Amino acid sequence: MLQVGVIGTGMIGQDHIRRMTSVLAGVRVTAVSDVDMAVAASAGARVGAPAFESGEALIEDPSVDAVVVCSWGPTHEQYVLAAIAAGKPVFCEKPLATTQEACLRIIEAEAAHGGRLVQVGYMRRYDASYRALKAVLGTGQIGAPLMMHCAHRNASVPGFYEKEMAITDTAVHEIDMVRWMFDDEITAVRVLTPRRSSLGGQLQDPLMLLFELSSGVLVDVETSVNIRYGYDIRGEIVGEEGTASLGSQSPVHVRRAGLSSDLVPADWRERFLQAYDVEFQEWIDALRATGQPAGPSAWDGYAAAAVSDAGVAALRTGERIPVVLTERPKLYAAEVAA
Ligand code: NAD
Ligand code: ISE
Repeated sequence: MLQVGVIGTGMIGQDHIRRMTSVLAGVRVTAVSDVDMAVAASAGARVGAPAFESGEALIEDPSVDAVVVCSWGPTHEQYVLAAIAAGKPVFCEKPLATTQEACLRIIEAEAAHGGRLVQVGYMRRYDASYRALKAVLGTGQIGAPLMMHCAHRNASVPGFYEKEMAITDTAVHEIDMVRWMFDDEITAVRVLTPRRSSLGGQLQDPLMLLFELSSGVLVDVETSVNIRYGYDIRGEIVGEEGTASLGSQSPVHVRRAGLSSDLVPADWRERFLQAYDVEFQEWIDALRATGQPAGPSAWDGYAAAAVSDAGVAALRTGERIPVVLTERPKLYAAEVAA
């Protein structure tokens, strides 16, 4: 049984505690921590896990074999570094850290440890629709890919959400997905700002991002974070001989009164419910079998941060911003993403 300590017991922390307690096999939540002690205490009480006063104390505790970090992005680096220092595997929700420099510090610490400990929560790689899309691409039936059109729509976002978060917090999922889907790196980013939605107050929403890949494939991503009607994730690849797109997520299709309708998920928890389950079960199984994670690595976290930083610069300047990655350390040499 893998004994897990969870740092950050807000929305996604509680959801991951629920799945590790009630859905998945081979795992038990043995400790929780949050800067808000009351939140941690109530999340821990629901599953019989003690609440620790600090993330560092949780990491050091012998009841914890592996750590899950679900606190706010700017706090990820400190906990991931502490877990590496303790020699414990750590699953970190995206982003790995909020700057590429911080991601490089994590890579340096993991390389000094001499083996993989870190996995980043890019769950789209575990989603049945994205996996099916990648499989179709792999068969060559639509020919060589030329372009991909993506949309990432949230019904609404919290008040603290700022315009750059459309890149660093939202489109960062497409950044990782695109690298994985095409086994390729993003080499430049542009960001356009369409007419502003009145539903987002002063927020510059939506955005239109354009990624260039080293193969020449172009990927456009619309982020709309106040779309109201639901959570809508789209992706269509245009190949030389055909197209392939993510299927409908609706469990039921209704036709009545001259109208045809599908259900639209409310948010990421509903849309990616199964992807998170598969992501965590594979993480647990890999740790129990080999002691090491096999999913998105600290290198993937760094590469996503480098593209995201370029996106923020493109948004600020209106320019096309190239993405320059550092040399890939040997530890990550065998990974699929080129
Ligand atoms: P949230 O605000 O609901 O929860 C975050 C929790 O972290 C809060 O309870 C807060 O008190 C706690 N916290 C803040 N600073 C802390 C610190 N220094 N130490 C310990 N706890 C601290 O936010 P959320 O929506 O649950 O997001 C948390 C993380 O998960 C973010 O990095 C976010 O990007 C990521 N996330 C990922 C997905 C996904 O689809 N993979 C979805 C949502 C959120
Ligand atoms: C949130 O943090 C997530 O990761 C969701 O998957 C994404 O859709 C949302 O835009 C982010 O704020």
